Amino acid sequence: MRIHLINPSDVSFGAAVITPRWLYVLAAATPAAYGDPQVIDETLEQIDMSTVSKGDVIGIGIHTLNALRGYEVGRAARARGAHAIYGGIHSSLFPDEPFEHGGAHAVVKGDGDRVWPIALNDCKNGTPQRVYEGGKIEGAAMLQARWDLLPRDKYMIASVQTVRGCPKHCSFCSVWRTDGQKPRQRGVDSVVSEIVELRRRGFRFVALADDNFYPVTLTDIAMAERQNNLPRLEQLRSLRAERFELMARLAELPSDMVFFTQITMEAAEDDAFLDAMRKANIKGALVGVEAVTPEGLKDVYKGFNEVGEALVQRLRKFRERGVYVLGSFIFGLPSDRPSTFDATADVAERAELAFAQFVMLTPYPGTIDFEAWEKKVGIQAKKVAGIPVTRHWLIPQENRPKVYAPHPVMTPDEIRARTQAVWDRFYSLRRVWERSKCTRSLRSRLAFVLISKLYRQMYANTGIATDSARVNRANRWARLIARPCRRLFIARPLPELKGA
Ligand code: B12
Ligand code: SF4
Repeated sequence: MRIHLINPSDVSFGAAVITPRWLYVLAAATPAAYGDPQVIDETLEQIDMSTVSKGDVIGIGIHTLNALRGYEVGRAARARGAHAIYGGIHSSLFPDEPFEHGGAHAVVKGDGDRVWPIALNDCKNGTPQRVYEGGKIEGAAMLQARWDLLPRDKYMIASVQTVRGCPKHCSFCSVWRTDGQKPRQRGVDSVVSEIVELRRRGFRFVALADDNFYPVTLTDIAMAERQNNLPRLEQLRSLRAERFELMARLAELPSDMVFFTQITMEAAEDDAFLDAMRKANIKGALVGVEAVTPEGLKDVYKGFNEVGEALVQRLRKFRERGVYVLGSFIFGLPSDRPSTFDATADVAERAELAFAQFVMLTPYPGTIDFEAWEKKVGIQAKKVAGIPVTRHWLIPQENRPKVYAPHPVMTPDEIRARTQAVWDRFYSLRRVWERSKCTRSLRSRLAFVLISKLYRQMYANTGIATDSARVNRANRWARLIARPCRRLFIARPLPELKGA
């Protein structure tokens, strides 16, 4: 019985930006008795089904956008006599779907680290259960990834998770519901030991693939103090202390390492935290700005963000402390007006963001926005190829409509065209070259330009483009520059580097 782990994708580039972490975590959860699993990331190359035999187990991890390809892989594997087991956020949200569409034998809901060996054992005995509840395991139980199974020379950036869960509750995000609002921080030794191993292998860029790297804010602590809530205070302080301990350990790693993560804007108020980030070489952070107006922030339940000049100052603060920001903005909020687009682009420029993404409000399953939209559309939902748009991910890619929340004053086409224009403006060669001044050498400036362009092009596939010629052009372009880009990211391996 051979184990295969598949990260499905319709498009393959031969090289990829970030390692899909779940593949290597599940590989670590695979008992040695089964031998090393075959790990396939279809963003690199498609699976060769002839390698799957009767009695094998194929583990398929899906999020909403790659679910349909995952179902195709599962059906093909089942037809060859293998057991198909699904996991990942999408099958956790819709556990019946893989049975209906993907030839599933079983679905794992939640974290796979603990239940994966149980599911494998049941398959070996020919008695797989329908659903395995993986739950939300504590940070200490999260496994280190099997980086020894990583294919050589394929990825630019490795991914290491340090915390799961987020205490906020943004309306467009499913993370706080699926991963929970209680931050589950991994042990510092475990995180550092993975990073050391990755640097030994020549990775110097590491994404800290966290929902929110700053799960305890100064406001949270002040509130617990005001309420004299001692147990809460102790818990918050201990979580905060662990963050600092982790950053102190990262600071001891080779100085050529570059980390980046996702963080809420409140971190800008926390000088000690920003200093620790800089020392730890956490040089970049995705900050969810979402909206530049108070009405927009209210729309997404993100009242803790700033607006106007205070927003620009907060974002600049990261930059002043040596943390480059990838600002993430949402267009199509009910309160957005045609003027919002230029106003947002202005903020992105004035705040001196290094990178930015402008996404159109899309109701993702598991979110408050999705529930409201599904309820509103109801049984009247338009159908494409017999499938209601409320299950748009099941519609074949070529006919799949882009699904956006209805807007009171703008059509989806208007929002899309205006969003596209903001991308084009922010990523014009002149502006990218200007921004690249934030790096020191000519080589780094070129790397900055290439990465900016790659980011822009790759985004055209999952993001806003509906025109297939544009998508194909973007895919070809991304494929062409992915390999040379990779060379700018990797470093000389350091096999002698001392461990954690
Ligand atoms: C890092 C990250 C990225 C990175 C790296 C992606 C990569 N190559 O790995 C980048 C920035 C590129 C990215 C991009 C996007 N992302 Co993203 N990303 C994440 C993030 C923060 C962490 C993912 C991660 O590595 N987790 C660590 C691993 C170990 O955890 P895990 O994947 O959950 O796997 C565990 C379990 O789910 C389970 N499991 C998973 N698969 C399987 C399979 C089997 C067989 C079994 C048994 C178990 C199992 O076991 C694992 C171990 O416990 C998640 C948030 C999250 N909490 O998952 C969002 C998340 C996955 N992304 C999300 C989205 C929407 C996107 C984008 C579409 C954003 C955009 N608008 O462009 C793109 C899509 C990219 C693409 N085409 O794949 C959503 C997905 C929502 C959904 N319903 O599908 C999430 C959940 C965030 C959110 N706000 O809701 N992302
Ligand atoms: S968008 Fe970010 S801050 Fe909001 S709930 Fe999701 S992970 Fe947390």
